[in-house]
Amino acid sequence: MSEPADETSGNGDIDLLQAPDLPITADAMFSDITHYFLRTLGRRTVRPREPFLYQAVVLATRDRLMERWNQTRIAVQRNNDRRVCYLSLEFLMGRLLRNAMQSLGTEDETAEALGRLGLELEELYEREQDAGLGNGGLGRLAACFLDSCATLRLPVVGYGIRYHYGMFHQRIDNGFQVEEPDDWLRGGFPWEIKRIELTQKIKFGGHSSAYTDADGQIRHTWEATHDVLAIPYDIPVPGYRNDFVNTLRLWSAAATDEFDLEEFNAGSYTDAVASKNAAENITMVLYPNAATETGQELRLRQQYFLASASLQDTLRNWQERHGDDLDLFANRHCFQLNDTHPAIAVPELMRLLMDEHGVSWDGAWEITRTTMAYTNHTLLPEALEQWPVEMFRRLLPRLLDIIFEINNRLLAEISDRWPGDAERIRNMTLITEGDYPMVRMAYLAIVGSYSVNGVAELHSRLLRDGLFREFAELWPTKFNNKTNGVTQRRWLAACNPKLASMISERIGEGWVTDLDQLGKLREYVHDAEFGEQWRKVKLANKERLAREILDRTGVNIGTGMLFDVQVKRIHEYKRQLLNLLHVVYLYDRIRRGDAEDVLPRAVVIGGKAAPGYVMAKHIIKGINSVAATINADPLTTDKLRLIFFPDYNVSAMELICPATDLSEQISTAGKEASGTGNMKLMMNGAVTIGTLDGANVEILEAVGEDNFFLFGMTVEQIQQARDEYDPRSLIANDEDFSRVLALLGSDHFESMDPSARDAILYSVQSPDDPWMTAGDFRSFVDAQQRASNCYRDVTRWTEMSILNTASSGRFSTDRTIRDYNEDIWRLTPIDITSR
Ligand code: 26V
Repeated sequence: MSEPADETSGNGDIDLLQAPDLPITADAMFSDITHYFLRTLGRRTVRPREPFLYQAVVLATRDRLMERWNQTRIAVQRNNDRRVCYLSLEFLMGRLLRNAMQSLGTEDETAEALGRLGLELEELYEREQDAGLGNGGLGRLAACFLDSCATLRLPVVGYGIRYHYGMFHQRIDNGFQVEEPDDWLRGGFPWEIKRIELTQKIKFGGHSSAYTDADGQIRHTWEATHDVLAIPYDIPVPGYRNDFVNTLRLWSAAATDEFDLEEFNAGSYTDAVASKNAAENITMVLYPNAATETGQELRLRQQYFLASASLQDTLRNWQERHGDDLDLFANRHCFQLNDTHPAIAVPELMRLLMDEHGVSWDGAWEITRTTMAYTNHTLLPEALEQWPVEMFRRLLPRLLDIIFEINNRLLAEISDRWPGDAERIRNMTLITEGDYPMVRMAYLAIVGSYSVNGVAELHSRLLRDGLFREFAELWPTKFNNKTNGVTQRRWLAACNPKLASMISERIGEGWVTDLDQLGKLREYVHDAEFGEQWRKVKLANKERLAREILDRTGVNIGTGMLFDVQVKRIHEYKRQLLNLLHVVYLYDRIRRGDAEDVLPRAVVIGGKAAPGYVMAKHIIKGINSVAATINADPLTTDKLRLIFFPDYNVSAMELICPATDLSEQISTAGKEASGTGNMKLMMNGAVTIGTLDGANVEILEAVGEDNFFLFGMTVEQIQQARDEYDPRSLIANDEDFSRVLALLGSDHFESMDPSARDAILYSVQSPDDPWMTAGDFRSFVDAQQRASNCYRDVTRWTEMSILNTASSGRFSTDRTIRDYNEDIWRLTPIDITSR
């Protein structure tokens, strides 16, 4: 008996899923690749850098994923147990081809097939553009999660938005950041399958009204809306060598027919068609994290569009399998909210259940608050989302009704528990008071969820005891921690093949799916031959990065230098400025002839500034201006280089992390929720210089104080010092520091922009500097000196480097996902027995 081909085919359908597996041999790959190149893509001649051969290889690879993808879908349907929907406005996937072939195990065969055409597989990988549908850590975490879920055979669907333009490309022009659109779909995206048959309709605008139904129940409708279609595109997410393939489903907006013909009925067909733009704008562009979360209407539309489409899709799928009976729906679903961005799913699920499925308020609330789970990713108050009530009323009137009702019941519960405590009510209300009331999305997410987690131990503690303290008093068991991770398949096995194979030679390949096994490397810490090999691999990776840097910037860095790397979004709290102050300090010492114990260093800083974040752009200009002078100064050439690495993204990190010696994780304590770059760099043998912030705390604990350069104030010290913080006296009492600021204030750095200089000097010297950069300067410089001294002792440094890799086992997303699954999701791994 044959199983239905997928969730949408019913009785009487003809199931074509009977073909035997496609062979994975060099001959078969060669024949499929040439077939697609000649007959599907219509090309004849293989030219350097043309994109079509890459596409042909994707199609041949995708065919082999497709069989496994279908089988997985069948197995998940048959299993009929719980599944998780991971709702995220960002999935920063990067390139997909290497990952797909690594998962399938087709790299050798494909390389051989391409060899017959005189082509290198590595060169072909480079032709793929990054799928840059995210800003930074939060989006990349979602991508690493998908990889681990598939590898652990957990039924998790990623739901996101198919932005037409992803993260902008960064060009550096005269030291300034210039943004260029990322038209990543231009050449076609061969990984996606459009599933037009699963299109959903999303409502906006209009008004809500109440009526009494035939049973005398009060019901609500939402009418006179402007509807937009949500069309899903599926991308396969393969697990590592386990024949399991999950789905990333990205929604794209399109106009409805009614939209064209009724709304713009001025009699002009062409105007009507042109008006389609308004609908399609919803998924046009990814929002960069702006300096402040201003109420951008289009952003709220994106959030609702994602939440509504994904929930409707889930309910549709349930109905196809179970009809109208929703009794078991809650038992079988969890919606994990990646930050507050999709938190509007809370009132939207209420609306769908009550208005579309006839469930009572109590029934709908029970389902909602037992299926939603919320992950917080930041403590920064300016990053906490609030939406104007007025905007909600205009855009989503029915949802605002529901939010008000949720709030009424919340406030009643608080009053019951703490009678007369008006301040508590004011602190906890979902709707802020005043002339311009706002909806607090984090509070809405907390109230509507059964789990609230932070992303590192310190961060989760600060949520419980600080930002969300009163909610933790009300519902103490909701709050928990899930320390972030990264997938070692991309962040070690794929990006650092030389290190990966030397590790596997010693301890076997088990670490690829069980990262704790890296602990076995401890045995080789004092093995001279192993150490020698370890250094050779690092050197080769540094050469590769140095070539890329020369290519991108025209600056040549010596591979004998210590590679000191800070790559992440440009933000004041991450303190790229502190890094810059240290570079100027080294430069000053070399110039004044006090350079004996200054170690040759190449300082590499990379990252994008949100286009509207003026201070972050000043920091980029400041770095580039200092770099221009230093790199041109013959006095310092052999000792110091400063590089701003342009257009930092996922693929850039794949080159950077294997080549890094020293990893800069220097945020103001209490500000970086976790960090994940810290983990990628550690895994590749970089030693961290860092504050006690985010996951640094756990990295330090794992690797030990002797193998980590710790500096700076703790969270408690920051809180205490805040009131008497006096940077001017810190500077005046520190001669080196005074010289650094004097040099920055002079016109020595010729290309420095006056407003960038003023902003930088002001920020460091201001008693109100929230990041307290000056407060950590001396401690940072001292830690850097310890790092330099240590690097000179080649054997000692190698030991530290090996120990960092060996201690990184805990920072695999496989561990993170197991933690989510044990405490929050409770999924059973799927058995693919039919294969
Ligand atoms: C947004 C904004 C917007 C307004 C002001 C400044 C600002 C700063 C940060 C953000 C992003 C918030 C969400 C986010 O991306 N958090 C990152 O999540 C990572 C994954 O959990 C974590 O490793 C990073 O520490 C955290 O910053």
